[in-house]
Amino acid sequence: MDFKNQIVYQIWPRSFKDSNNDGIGDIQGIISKLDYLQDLGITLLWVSPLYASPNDDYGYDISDYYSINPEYGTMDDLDQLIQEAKKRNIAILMDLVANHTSTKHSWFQKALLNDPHYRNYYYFKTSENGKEPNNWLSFFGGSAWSKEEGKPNSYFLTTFTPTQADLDWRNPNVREEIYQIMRFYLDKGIAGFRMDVINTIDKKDGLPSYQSENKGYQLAVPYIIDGPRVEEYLKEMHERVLAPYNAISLAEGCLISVDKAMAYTKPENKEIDMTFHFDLAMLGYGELGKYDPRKLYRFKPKDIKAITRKWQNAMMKQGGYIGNYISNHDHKRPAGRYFPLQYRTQGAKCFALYNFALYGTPFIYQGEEIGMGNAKLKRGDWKDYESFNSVKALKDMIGVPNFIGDKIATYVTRDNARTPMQWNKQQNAGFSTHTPWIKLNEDYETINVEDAMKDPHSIWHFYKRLIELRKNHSALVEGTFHELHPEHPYILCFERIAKEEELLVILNLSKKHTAINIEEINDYELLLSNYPDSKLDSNLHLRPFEAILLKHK
Ligand code: TEU
Ligand code: CA
Repeated sequence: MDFKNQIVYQIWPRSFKDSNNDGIGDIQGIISKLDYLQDLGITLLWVSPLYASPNDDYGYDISDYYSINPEYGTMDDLDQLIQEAKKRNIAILMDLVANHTSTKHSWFQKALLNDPHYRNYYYFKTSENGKEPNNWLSFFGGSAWSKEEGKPNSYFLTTFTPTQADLDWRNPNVREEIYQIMRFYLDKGIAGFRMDVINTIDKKDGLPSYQSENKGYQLAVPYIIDGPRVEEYLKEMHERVLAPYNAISLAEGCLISVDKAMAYTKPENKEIDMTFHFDLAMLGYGELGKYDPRKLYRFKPKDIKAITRKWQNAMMKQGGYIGNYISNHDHKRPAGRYFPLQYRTQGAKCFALYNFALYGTPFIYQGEEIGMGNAKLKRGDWKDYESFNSVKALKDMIGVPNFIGDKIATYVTRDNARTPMQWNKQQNAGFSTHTPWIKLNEDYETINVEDAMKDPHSIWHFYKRLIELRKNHSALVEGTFHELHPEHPYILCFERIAKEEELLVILNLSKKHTAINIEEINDYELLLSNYPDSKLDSNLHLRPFEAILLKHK
């Protein structure tokens, strides 16, 4: 299925829209907003996990792949969602979480009862010295190993929360189970899958410690990420499931390398269609991830330019393909991260144009289209395991006192992105009449969909216009990428060139007033700008976050 022309919207169901007023978003809530999404111009909806789950990682810990979390509805609701979306020419991308299952999953429960068939689905390991089997760090802090109860020296691998047990993909039965799950949903008529951390499914043989000369747990990137068998497994999946169903496939490329990303997505390799990368999302984080504050969360426009150049040029030269995004459910929102809040409107529009003008399929995360911000959540407001455990790990591993750990978490917690969608200025932002499961951002009286749709100059209308442009200018989809003025400290400037048209994109990624020389600017006409009065001049002066899209006459 065509994946380059899609306009994708990500829903994190718990916080999108509550239909039955229990304070929790649900499938009927999504259905009630399909007209809204169609009006915006969305063609593909990626829905974060809806499956049965104890919610230790809000759906990314699946206890039954074949049933729906009752908080979100029923299998009938899902069928209805697929059909109702189809009526509006919107296809559905489901989340496939195949690196791990919940420890509540029946496979794992049987493994605990020593059923040898299911024990081989996971990584169980006995330790000799009373310590964990190796020094791998969990992505959420602390050891990546969890103890098997009642068996003193037995551990199982959990690279995320201690109740997400990693599956052993070397076992062909595991792979067959996953393919069956995929067919089950594809048969219902979904378009394909966003595959959670799919590039981590091959762990280093023997599970050795990484850089064991260092003290403490280590982020074992070379032993967990992009292992040599990932391509083998993807090729098999392609042959067995993706190709026969003509499905769309997207890897969440966790800490993915650019070369592997290109290898997975080059059409001739017959693996997957596209991948996300983490480079932009990780900007300003220390080496160990978002709870490592050693870079003070600082970065420069030049860093964004370098990342953009690296990925765009790799695609031009090597022929792979990515999905572009500026926000998702795992990172604080762009307003207050890529641009300060006092430039919310111009900044949100600038980064929206960035996301839509690059080569690669654009993804919008719920609320991004109205510039939702971060709510400054206190410990008592946190819901995400990662926040609590990471503060604990900061203390245990590097002695960061709790009050500083709490400050870090308030700044970076994933809960920032998970506050309820702000639909209007009524009770609970129109999300629910019941108190929401997680605290609302108090700014909903000014930042909400209803008001944004009424204001022709809003961020929302800018997104709508961008979506139209993407649909009507194939150079945005197919055009080649050429960067101009790579050395400019603040402005990202690039051309997108296709046979029938040439576009020029000029983005001031800073709050500084700055200028750039575009000698042949009179050969261009203005398609879009985020200021009402952008003036085209060969010595082009740009205001904070000013962003301009031009078309060669
Ligand atoms: O995320 C993978 C991942 O690497 C993130 O956990 C990231 O390291 C973290 O958010 C940084 O704070 C995927 C899902 O998107 C995430 O929601 C899940 O928690 C995770 O996998 C485990 O399934
Ligand atoms: Ca509900």
